[in-house]
Amino acid sequence: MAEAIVALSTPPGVSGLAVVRASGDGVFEIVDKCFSGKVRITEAKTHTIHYGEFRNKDKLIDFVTISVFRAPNSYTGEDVAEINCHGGYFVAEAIIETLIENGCRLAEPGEFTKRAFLNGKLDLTQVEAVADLIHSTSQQGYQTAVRQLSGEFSRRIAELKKKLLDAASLLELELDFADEGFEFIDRSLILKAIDEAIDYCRELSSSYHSSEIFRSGFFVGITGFPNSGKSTLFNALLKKRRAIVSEIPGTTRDYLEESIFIEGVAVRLIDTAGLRETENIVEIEGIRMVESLLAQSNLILVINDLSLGQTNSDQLYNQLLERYETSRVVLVQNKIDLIEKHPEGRDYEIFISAKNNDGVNQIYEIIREQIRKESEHIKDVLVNQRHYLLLKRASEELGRARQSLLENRGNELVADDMRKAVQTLGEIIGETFSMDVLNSIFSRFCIGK
Ligand SMILES: Nc1nc2c(ncn2[C@@H]2O[C@H](COP(=O)(O)OP(=O)(O)OP(=O)(O)O)[C@@H](O)[C@H]2O)c(=O)[nH]1
Ligand SMILES: [Mg+2]
Repeated sequence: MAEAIVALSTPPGVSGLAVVRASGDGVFEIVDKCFSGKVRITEAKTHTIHYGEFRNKDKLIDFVTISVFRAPNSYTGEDVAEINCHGGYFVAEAIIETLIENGCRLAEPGEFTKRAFLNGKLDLTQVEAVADLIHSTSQQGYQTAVRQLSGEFSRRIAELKKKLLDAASLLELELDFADEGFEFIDRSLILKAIDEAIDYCRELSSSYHSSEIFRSGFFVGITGFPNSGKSTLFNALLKKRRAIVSEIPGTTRDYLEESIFIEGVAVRLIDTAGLRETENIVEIEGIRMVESLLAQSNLILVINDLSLGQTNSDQLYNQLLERYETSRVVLVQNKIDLIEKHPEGRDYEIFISAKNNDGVNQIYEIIREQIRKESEHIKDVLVNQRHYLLLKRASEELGRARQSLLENRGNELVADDMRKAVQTLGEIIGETFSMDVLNSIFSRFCIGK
């Protein structure tokens, strides 16, 4: 029994239309208690639209159209009524309240999609694609999510699983003839199936980092000693005055974040408080505060005040380079306008005058270049952390199977690890899942989806 649930599926507020969605057992009867049109919704054919009055007892609420989807041919796989009403703050609210008075309950975040999953309408990677689609901040992230929603990823995983299972069964079959000393399976075919799966898992898991960029944005952390011109550069990149700039060191206290779009990706610029130099550079005061900001940065710009010397921030640069291995770190020599003779450049530094907006384009170019590099890794999937961990596990299991096969350690051992990998791959598409995993996936959803 699926309880009838209802929620607003469009954003609340002023709009032309709003869509209220109701799903579950008895929704058509409930809707009929409030709706009068030419036909009763209970009698309406699936995939039809009906116009009429929506009322709460004798009070007219709105003129609406209702789309009817009968189980199992609906998003959730249950009976679904989608009520199109006028937008604004009151109409949809009143419709939802009326439906609740008549027997629906308010849906939890993601509950429609959860039911779609539990009813086998979508697999887990498709559910995740729905969340990514809703939240996508980039053109590429969106396009990949759509491909994932089409089931491309799941099909590929299913294909690999089948190959591995076939190979494992052959090995097991051979076991039955072990007594007679038969070895009739071509080992190279088994190896091929394992290697193909390993390659796929590795290739995909390596796109995790890039996927995050297309999912959450490309982070640029601006750091350096006080007064080096971080906020001036931040404003220059944003092309507006957002951060306060002054000659007083320590102007920026916490941090500021603003986004710009480059190559269809949300580039999230973060202006941080200046780091203070102490006796021991490792203990640079404040580095802990910006630590998490820099740790999530794809690009770290270390701003140096060139008028204080070209090597003034070298130690800081080297330290950050070592600490944030996965980020690209660039030394930005600022205030070139204060220098008479252009110094010789080293390959990891660029020269700019943030104040005069001179050379700032080089930074857009670096960002563009990084984004292009990252997008080469993206295939048909936006790999998330859950996929990443499972892909890693599967490739470890397959690695063990491969090893056992090469060392001739017996069919049982090889087949066992192959079957484990098959199960791990199955977890990716949600053939087996825990409630915890489901809950954490659906916590990303909003009510009404
Ligand atoms: N001549 C010159 N001055 C600059 C340049 N960039 C920044 N400044 C000046 O340097 C001073 C400090 O600039 P900010 O942008 O506030 O520096 P900050 O690094 O954000 O400083 P804190 O937030 O205090 O750490 C201001 O007086 C700016 O006008 C530049 O390219 N040339
Ligand atoms: Mg500042």
